[in-house]
Amino acid sequence: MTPTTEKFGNLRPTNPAILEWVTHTASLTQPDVIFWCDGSEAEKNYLLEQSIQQNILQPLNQTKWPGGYYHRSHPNDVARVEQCTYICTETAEEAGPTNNWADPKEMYQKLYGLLKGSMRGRTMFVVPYLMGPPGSPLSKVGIELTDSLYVVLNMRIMTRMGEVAYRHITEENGFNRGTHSTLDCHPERRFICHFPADNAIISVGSGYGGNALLGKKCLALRIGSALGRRWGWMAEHMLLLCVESPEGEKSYIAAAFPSACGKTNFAMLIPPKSFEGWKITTVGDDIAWMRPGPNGRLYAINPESGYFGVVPGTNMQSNPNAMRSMEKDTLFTNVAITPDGDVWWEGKDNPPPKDLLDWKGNPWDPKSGEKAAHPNSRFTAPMYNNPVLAKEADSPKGVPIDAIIFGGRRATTMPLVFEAFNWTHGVYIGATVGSETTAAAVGVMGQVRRDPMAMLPFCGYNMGSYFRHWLNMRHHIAILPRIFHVNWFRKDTEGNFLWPGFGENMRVLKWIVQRCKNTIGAIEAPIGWMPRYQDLDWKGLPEITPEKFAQLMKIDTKEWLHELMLQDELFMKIYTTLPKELVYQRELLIARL
Ligand code: OXD
Ligand code: MN
Repeated sequence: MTPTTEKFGNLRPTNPAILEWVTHTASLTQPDVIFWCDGSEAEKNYLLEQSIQQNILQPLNQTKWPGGYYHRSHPNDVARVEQCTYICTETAEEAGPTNNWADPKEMYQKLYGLLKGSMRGRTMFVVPYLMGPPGSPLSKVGIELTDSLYVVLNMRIMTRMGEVAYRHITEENGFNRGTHSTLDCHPERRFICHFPADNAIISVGSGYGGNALLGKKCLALRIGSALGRRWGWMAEHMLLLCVESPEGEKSYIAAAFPSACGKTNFAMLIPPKSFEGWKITTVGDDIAWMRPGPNGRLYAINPESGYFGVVPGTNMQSNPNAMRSMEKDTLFTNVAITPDGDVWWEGKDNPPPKDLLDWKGNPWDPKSGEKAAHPNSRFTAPMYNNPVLAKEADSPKGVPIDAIIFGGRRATTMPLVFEAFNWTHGVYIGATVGSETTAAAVGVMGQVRRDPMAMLPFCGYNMGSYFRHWLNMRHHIAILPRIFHVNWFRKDTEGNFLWPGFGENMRVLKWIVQRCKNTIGAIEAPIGWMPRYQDLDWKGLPEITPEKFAQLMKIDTKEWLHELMLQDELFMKIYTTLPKELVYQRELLIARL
């Protein structure tokens, strides 16, 4: 095990705790070389060259996709694996019944066994990264040790990587220790493990983004949520966007939706033509870290600096800003490619070109019924490519949140939009979110499961304590954000979507912003405040007639009583830690219905 002798890979930090940990990990995993990343452009080019030589990346047609590269993952390694994801706390109670729990000592032992010699013949990259804008009190440092070049190149886009991270390490905050080894990618040797007490993560056996880019789900959400609870802030699975009115008034919205429910689309929304002067800009598309600010408001930052978005269904109609974000310096994973280095996926603007190779590398037969691109194929793009990136995305102070939106993918029951009566009711609404499962995680698709605050796979501690933390936050925020619930996915009896979605969601967003400013009406319904037909701006959308709107907003008592029974499944599971306020909210709702 030697440090690299090449021109690159020599940024040695001086912090003894880092050096000791790296030496310890290297003596366990026994890499041939330690490569200390500096995050520079020159280093990136060197690593790209190496990736091409090692067949990890394939350059795309550089005229069509400047700086674009293609990666095909192991076919058994294409999504998050919740069954292999563990929270390792002293007691099982701390992790709670919605997480897989393992005893930290036993898990460390098992993982050290798997890591022993796992990097022999390989390079161990030391990746220092900062989550959040430089200089922000909310930002955190992580260091990832990985044997995957693909991971390094993705981390370079998704985080602020390099020297800047070492500069942000403080005595008080320390740094997160992340160890990642791809091993042989065998599902039986796949473990994504979190040790909140040690601010540490060990992930083995997978190269998939959600399992291997340790800054994202592992640090920013699972470890982050545990740290947030301890220190009085919140790590949430939320996009962040800014709505600017024609008068130049800005409102900031945080919105939680389960994976693959259109968060990236919503974060980059383009208002309909009739909304002249209204503008949406993106602060973040997946994760928000929020903490009460000195003026009594809740401030949020996006800890990431890139997008790791689902590709299928993305086109110039559904999300032109995502398409533009991919135009350069983007990594594509598991889409289909053409012999001349172009990429294609289901739902791209053009029909499938000839001679496609599918995501597994086989010639694709359009009549086969198989998908050419994997349904969870992804693009990794720098946020700076986004034409509507909010300038606040780099603001150390963050943005003051006016409204929080929860949503799920629901064919029935849930109306287009409603507003909580107050914070506690809003927490209840978030805690009971249900959504149909998608391809972002391995498992059966399309089944409704409870996904509280869209955090079911990401909450790093007991879900009941997490609800308690949410309820407690109201004591620390003088000006509370309003809380809303939306559903873009309601269907009619024939199975057609009732709502056009995409840019038209602006109509709902406008009502939400107006509610926050107390400038628009609503009626009190059993489930919350709801807009009347005349409360939404329908200019340019004549197809939503008052009758159709009534269908979209319908509260069917029978469906709701069934919904309440389904909610019970989660509430029973976490009953010992479930805050009583939420049980009362449920009773009140039943009484109102
Ligand atoms: C994601 C996810 O990749 O939620 O963002 O799975
Ligand atoms: Mn996500």
